[in-house]
Amino acid sequence: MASDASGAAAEVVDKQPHKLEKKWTFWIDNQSKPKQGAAWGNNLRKVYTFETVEEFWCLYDQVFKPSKLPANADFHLFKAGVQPKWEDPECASGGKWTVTSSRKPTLETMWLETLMALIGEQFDEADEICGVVASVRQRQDKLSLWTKNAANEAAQMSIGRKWKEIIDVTDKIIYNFHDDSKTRTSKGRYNV
Ligand code: MGP
Repeated sequence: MASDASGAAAEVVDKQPHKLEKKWTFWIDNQSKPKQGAAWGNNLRKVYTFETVEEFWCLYDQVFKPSKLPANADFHLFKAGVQPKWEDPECASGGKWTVTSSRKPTLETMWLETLMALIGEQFDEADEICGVVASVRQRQDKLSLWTKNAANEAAQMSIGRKWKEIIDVTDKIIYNFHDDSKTRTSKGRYNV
């Protein structure tokens, strides 16, 4: 009897959802049919905030695969409470590491590896990270990892190196400050 009871208890514990260290939000920005004159961000939508492994897999399987996106659309995974915009206070002094890919399956794999690394807290400087954006484009897809304090070179270099390991990239990747993107100064500030 006793062992039955403890077995049942163990089963109940097993069925508890696996909580993540923090909450995350998926966003979508579909500019595949842009309205003339519409401001940037007009189509940016917060989709769902989650905090368990089970919710993550359900959302990923059902919706958040870049192969499901038309050209000129973006998926974002950002920390809950942080908007994927330069204007958000967490992003305002930040920047992004960018990886490009001319092959759709590569974007798909790199996106999933990055999502798992973020929700699994694999970066030493996890506090420095705002989120990641997958951009499906006609010519070349893109993945960008947004971080908080662009001026903190040591933190950005450590994040860049770790990210390359995670997504298995050996080519150089470039870090841009959002402030430079605003003025369309496209020069990269760091590379790794
Ligand atoms: P982008 O998407 O960062 O450049 O910005 P990209 O990815 O090289 O261009 P794309 O055509 O492949 O998408 C493109 C433009 O969108 C910028 O020059 C801004 O006009 C606008 N924009 C992009 N972001 C991320 C923001 C933002 O966070 N805030 C505002 N206000 N505009 C933005």
